Amino acid sequence: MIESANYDESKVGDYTLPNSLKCEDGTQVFDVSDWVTKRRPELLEMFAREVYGRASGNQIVIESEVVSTDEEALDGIAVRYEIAIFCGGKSNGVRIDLSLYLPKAHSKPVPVFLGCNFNGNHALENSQSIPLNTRWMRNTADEKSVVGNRATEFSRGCESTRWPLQLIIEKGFGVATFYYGDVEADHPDGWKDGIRGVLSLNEESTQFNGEDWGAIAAWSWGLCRALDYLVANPAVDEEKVSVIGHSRLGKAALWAGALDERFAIVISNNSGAGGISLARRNFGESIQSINENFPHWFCGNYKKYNNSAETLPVDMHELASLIAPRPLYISSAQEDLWADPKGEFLAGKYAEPVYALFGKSGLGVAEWPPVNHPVGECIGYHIRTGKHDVTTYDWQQFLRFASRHFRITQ
Ligand code: GTR
Repeated sequence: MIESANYDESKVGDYTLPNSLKCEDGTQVFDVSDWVTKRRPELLEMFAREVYGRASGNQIVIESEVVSTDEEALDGIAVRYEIAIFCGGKSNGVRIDLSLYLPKAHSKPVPVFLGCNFNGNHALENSQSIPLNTRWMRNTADEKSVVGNRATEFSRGCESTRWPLQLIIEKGFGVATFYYGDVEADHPDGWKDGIRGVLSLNEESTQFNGEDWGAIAAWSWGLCRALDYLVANPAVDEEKVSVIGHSRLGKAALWAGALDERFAIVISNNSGAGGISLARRNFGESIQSINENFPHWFCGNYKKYNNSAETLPVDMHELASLIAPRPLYISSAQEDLWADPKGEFLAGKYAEPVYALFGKSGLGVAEWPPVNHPVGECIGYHIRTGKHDVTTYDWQQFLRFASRHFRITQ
């Protein structure tokens, strides 16, 4: 039985986090070299083995093709490209449909935010020129946008408030996005038609081993394939691609950013449990409840910790540390208690010693800041008023943070 979630700070209790700077053999990490050559690989391995699962090592052919170009997107301020990324062949593989928006007026390669969306590329703006995504989708609460697990015409633009495209373009950034279900549908059998099916398994009856990848790792894998495309596109500044994700897609963005150091900045929005919030804090969503509600998200081994977060060999401050020395932004929402906003902040806080190895300062504050007071140097953080969502306020902070780190003057 899943115990009901605790929302009382006084009942969080004591916990001891694993020491990020102590290797498994007991040796201490003193400098960047110890971190890079020993501790970082060790932590990556533990996160793969015990939390997200290891992506299949099978190699497949990845091909991409620009399907269409709209030179007058967003009332003429952007060019939008629809790109098909074929993973494992055009007929038997997985096809990721990437939408790429670039500012129309740009004299040099553009910094880009890459993130998965929840409802298809057509959900970002109300434009008939974007094909309606026809893949399996979670039904929406409005009972109109997604019906019978398929998107309807009504869903055009339904995710637009989460992607303030005009604002992002006007600040000189591009946006690249794809529907996460292109990689794998978000349900326990989704792998059968997704990349995990294509890459790791031959028969439907094949079981996953404890350390085989779950759906979150599959979505992260998709983000890395989209990044492959972006870094090869001369219009994109390959050194300035930031990965962003909200909620379950924030978990995927973090794991992609941890694995793939080509991501220049990692942004976790309300990623919560199994994302950036500390697993050992007894607050909001627990390991047990996430594993029972979403058995396909994490690897089999993660279920060992359903009732014993304290035995997990890692915690999420170490996921944050895996991003170092690259800038990391963590955003929380005041009403999003399920995601444990304070636990999200603390993961950033306890990642500071690793940033310090690189001579980088982290959050720049000792205490959890009040709402709507963004803080941070190399680790940015805010908690805003409101609920679990991505808002224009969030994006304003991401844009400021990325502009500062990329030295873009607004
Ligand atoms: C919730 C889940 C969270 C978060 C969220 C979302 O139901 O418990 O961990 O991922 O879904 O993705 O919106």
